[in-house]
Amino acid sequence: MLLSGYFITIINYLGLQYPLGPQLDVPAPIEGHVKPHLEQFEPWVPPGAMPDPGDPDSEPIKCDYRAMVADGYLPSRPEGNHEWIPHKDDPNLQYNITTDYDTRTPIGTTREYHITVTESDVQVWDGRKIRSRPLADGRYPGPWIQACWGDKLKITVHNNLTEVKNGTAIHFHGLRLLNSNLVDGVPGVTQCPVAPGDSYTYIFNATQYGTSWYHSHYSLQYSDGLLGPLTIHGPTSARYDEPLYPLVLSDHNHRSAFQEYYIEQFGPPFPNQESILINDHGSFAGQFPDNQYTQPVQGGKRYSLMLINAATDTTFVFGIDGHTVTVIGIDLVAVQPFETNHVRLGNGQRYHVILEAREDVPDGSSFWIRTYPAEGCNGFRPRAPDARQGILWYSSGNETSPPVPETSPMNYTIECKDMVHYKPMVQWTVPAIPQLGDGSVYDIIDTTLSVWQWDLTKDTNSAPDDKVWSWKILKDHARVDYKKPSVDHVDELEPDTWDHTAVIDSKPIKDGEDVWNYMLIVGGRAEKQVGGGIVVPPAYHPIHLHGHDFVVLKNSSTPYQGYGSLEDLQLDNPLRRDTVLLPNNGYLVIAWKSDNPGVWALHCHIAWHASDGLALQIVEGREKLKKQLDLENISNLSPDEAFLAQQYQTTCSNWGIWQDNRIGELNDANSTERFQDDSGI
Ligand SMILES: [Cu+2]
Repeated sequence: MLLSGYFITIINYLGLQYPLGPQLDVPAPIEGHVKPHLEQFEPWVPPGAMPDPGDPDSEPIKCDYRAMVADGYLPSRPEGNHEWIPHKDDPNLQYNITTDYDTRTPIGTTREYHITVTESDVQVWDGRKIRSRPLADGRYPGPWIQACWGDKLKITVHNNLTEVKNGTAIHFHGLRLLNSNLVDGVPGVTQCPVAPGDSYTYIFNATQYGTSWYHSHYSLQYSDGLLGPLTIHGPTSARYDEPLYPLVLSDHNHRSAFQEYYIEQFGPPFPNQESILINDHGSFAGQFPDNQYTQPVQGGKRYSLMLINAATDTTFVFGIDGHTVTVIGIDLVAVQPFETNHVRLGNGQRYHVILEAREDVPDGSSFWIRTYPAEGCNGFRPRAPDARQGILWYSSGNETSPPVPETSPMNYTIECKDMVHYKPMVQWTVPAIPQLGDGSVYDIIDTTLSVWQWDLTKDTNSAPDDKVWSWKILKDHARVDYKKPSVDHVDELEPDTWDHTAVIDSKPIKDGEDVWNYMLIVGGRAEKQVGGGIVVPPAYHPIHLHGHDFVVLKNSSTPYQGYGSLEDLQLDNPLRRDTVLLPNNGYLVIAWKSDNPGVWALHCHIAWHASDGLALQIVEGREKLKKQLDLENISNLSPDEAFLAQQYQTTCSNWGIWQDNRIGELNDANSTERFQDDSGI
């Protein structure tokens, strides 16, 4: 049975603080004030909430901040889009679009979701039938997880995969997961995979708000469809009237990514994607025009629209003929509104936009929604499919389907590059990169991408001796051990001492002080190739960091030229997000604060590349992380932390048994299949 509904339980009674995450800084109530009545503050539907169209039983969620009334907050549905929770006395204490959400989080409710991972029945996404995909609740995209800023989420994932013998683990992309590394969902890094028949509950506070998605981080599993939209409702930098269901953009292949991966490993040729999907719609080779995505709108209304690139191997350029959109959020960062006629999304990136439906077009008009695979950074070879995979339809309500649009694209290019002209609403100022010694060396983590041949580990008896392609960002490619995740042996996890984990140390966390890590990521340079590595072929890489938003101090498409290239950094309110597109032959300078204990992955979000080893792990706040797993001193942990520490152990013991059995099965069958033929993430 699929547990697709959600259950809301209120456990935050008045005054109870979260056991995880930041404490709210509020003054004691002032004597003599009339206390507001709790009944005045019924939970309210946030402006962006709507039922999940894939779940007929779902209703819009309601935000519930009644736990904050005792502290002088007046939580009711906000009047303006900038507002969220007013305070009765002190405007400085209110929560709104300018609140520094890194340091202050409202207290919402606890929201529970259950996701059952099953093999699907027959699915028809682009017109052609596929089956046996690992999907959340058996559907694609998976159930829409929605919450309000400050809510505690408890998401239980049940692994019911029986036919496809696989573990699973779900990652909540871009969420900071403050002090909650054990719910980052990266097998071999923050947890053992969830064995078939087992479950795992992810508990964390939503300290940010905006648009994101969740997906499996178990090898290539998300490429097969195990993903869904995730929205944290909060204030916005511009007004809208109504929400639309998010658009999950993807590339699609009728064969499983686990089959296609052999092509990637032994290429060229490299794997081909076959169709463009908008949610579960597309038209393979133009043969299924009735299967395109249709978005009805009414003239004059302003719609909130969330765009998510969930692709395996494709950067998209999104545009709607005859329309501009106003961008208000980039990844999980609210930005000052700006108008554009197209949006560029690398894998893993999201854009929250406002679409204003025109008043000057007659009812029944239709316009193409275009999702161009960007030039030079997509998985379609030799050429990309038709970009016209969606229709914006000014529906009069009298017709059952839209007319075929006869519109032309707006004026933009489809070149592969990041969007770099935006300003976060909550402004950060970043100190310049410190210089070391005589000032000739910068204090920066210096990395370069390179391509190597990799001797695959022989983890089953009959596995052949294979050499395959691999990517590195440090001196070794990443390869995690599912039975021994990194969080459980941080003392051994020194840079350069632990085989194949590709590890770096974060600067130490200092309470009350901003400590910045700077990182240079170079897309390839000949003089750095050592010991058999080859000059990197031209490629773009969407680089994603877990557990942090990072700032992009420089995003350059010209080759790196040594330390002179580290000048002209954007330090004043720089670009900020969780996934950035490294330009072909260019370089990135990013920075993030040490403030979140854990082992956090940084990796390319092209699924093939992550499997090929293009990942590293950042070890941050070792001592604090060790305490989160210390069952001998469990009384020092909050109830949620204690639950997670115990769950960690039981998940690993269940997984260990399952993995040994599975390898035994492969050996008994003299299978030439490996158990783990990639990085694992
Ligand atoms: Cu890549």
